[in-house]
Amino acid sequence: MNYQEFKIEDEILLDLYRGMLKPRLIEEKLLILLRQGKVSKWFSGIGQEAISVGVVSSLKPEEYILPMHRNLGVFTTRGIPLNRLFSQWQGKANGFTNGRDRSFHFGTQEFKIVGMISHLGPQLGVADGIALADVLKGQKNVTAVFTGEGGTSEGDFHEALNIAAVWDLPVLFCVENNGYGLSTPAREQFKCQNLADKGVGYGMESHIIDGNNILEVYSKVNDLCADMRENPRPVLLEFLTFRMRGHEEASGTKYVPDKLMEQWAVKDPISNYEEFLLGKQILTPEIINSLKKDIQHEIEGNLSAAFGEEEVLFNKSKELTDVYKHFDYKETKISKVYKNIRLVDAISEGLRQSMQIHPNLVIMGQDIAEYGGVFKVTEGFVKEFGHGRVRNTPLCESAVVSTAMGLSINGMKAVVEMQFADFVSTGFNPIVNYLAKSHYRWGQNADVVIRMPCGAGVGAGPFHSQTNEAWFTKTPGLKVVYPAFPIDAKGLLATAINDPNPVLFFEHKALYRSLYQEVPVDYYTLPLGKAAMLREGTSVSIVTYGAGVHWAIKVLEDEAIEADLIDLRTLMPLDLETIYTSVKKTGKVIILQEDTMFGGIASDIAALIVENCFEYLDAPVKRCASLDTPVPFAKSLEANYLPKDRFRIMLKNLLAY
Ligand SMILES: Cc1ncc(C[n+]2csc(CCOP(=O)(O)OP(=O)(O)O)c2C)c(N)n1
Repeated sequence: MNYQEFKIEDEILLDLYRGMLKPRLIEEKLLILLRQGKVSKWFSGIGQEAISVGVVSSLKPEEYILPMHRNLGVFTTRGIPLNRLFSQWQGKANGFTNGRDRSFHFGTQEFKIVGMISHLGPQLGVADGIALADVLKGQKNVTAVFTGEGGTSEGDFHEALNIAAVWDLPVLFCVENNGYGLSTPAREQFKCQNLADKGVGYGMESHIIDGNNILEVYSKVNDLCADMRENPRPVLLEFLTFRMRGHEEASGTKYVPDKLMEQWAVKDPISNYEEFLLGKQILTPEIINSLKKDIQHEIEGNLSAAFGEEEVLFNKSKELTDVYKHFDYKETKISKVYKNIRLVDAISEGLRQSMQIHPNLVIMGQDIAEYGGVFKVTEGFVKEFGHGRVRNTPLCESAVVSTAMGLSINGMKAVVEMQFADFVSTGFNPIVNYLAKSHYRWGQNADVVIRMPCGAGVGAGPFHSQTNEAWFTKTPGLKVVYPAFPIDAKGLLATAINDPNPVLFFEHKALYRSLYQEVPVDYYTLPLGKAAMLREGTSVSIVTYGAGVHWAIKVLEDEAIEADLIDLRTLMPLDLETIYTSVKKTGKVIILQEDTMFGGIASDIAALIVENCFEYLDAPVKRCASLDTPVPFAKSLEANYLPKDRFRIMLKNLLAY
């Protein structure tokens, strides 16, 4: 291995050696503990230490790094106290997740580390967001993110590299090509000769680096980082290395030819480097022994501290509370000056005023800049707030949502406009797995609002008409808002943006331009989790939201029925108190939703009513919803798909029950 060509001070040479030795010795100890059944699953990074240690050593402590499951060296080189790492692996409170997540699935703002989620790919886009925040704040930082060669096959890899390239973000994409992704050899993973070649496709600089040569890793990455801080741009690095142990310890390496193992064993990053340092007399056998002893001593002490720690105790209220970051809702005065505007105008106005109030708020979406978005909600925003904060994105929902998460990690707020709510499906993974779970897992909130132009009745067919709120009300960690009126939309959007938690904000397209209301001109907020009682009566309770509210009003007016009409306004949190109070008063309830029936929120509300108000009921709880089919295109099909007409009949039947 060639170490001679790199001119590096002796002190750093020694630091790099020490840096690699520590994760190696920890792993050697862990292998023993694993066999004794004292630690759970383990993904070994033995043989790959030079990459973690070399990359972290090239970064400033305030620069974020997003490691993977084999990057123990990232955590140790950043100086995380070992007892906390060990506690984390044992699911104890001194770890980083209160026992809620395992191994390296955590982040820490203190050490500027953002750990992976199991899905691998999303963190690549998160790195984009962190880097974007630095660029917008004028901070000359690099963000480094890791993936394996297997992970490069995920769409997130493509999307994240593409965004970083188009936006000139200083992200160091570090691919550890270690030959196998679980049991799949690299030749079955990608077809190009080198992964670094993919950089060309993104217009991105890329390099191949010998990942087992610590000096090559350190000096190349160090030079690149220095340059990227001054000339922000993404760089793709392919580190050639090898996975010397099984994917995880229990699975073994039977599928790896012995010859390959032998070839790579002689390239071990630590023993080769040790020999070089011995030759240079920077190391002596005595120094090596003493270094090892010190580290082993540190490991033993910290292990016994972690083993001595109590198991985490279950506390139901804490578990439930920690799903969300605490948010102190602040009432604002509502001005007396009103203007008659449409739903779409109210949303636009709410968004514009939030942009004025929060200088750290960034909006992202397809065609939202000069074009103003397909529904023109952001028309004129670029002129007022500039391209930095009003960003046209490439066509890639997943990495854009991940980017929003990254912005939040680095102290900003984000609003993402889905062009149509239907397209959220291609950004689904980071929403339900990253944004929703982060606060519960490691206390990191996702200060992100995702705007969802949704709904049918506009003849737009199966892919531009869905109302898919149930995909999200199901997932703990998300809030779901679904206004039916301009006043509510403006005030609730302002609150959703103030709220540090991830919020899905549904906007009904059919109401955008058909619905007018007198709306306060100035900025104001409305609380989440509070339904509106729009009509009052004693005969029946109607629980609904979105377009359903307007269908119900029409029927009540046509038929001169006096009923409690509850507009939920937010689905998560859900105002159960208002529902229960009304049902206890009327004894009859029908829940109306535009969504298809099975698995929709109406089903849960119905179940809750039965469980909590059974003694008060004078009739079966009724649900009225769209047919369980995709949303059809032709007028007559769509009209009968929707529950509008069925609702009238069902309501009358219920009243007659
Ligand atoms: C989306 C997703 N699909 C599948 C898996 C299961 N899985 C975990 S790691 C892994 C292989 C990853 O290979 P690579 O990215 O090369 O990293 P390495 O483990 O080799 O370091 C697979 C298939 C997963 N975690 N996430």
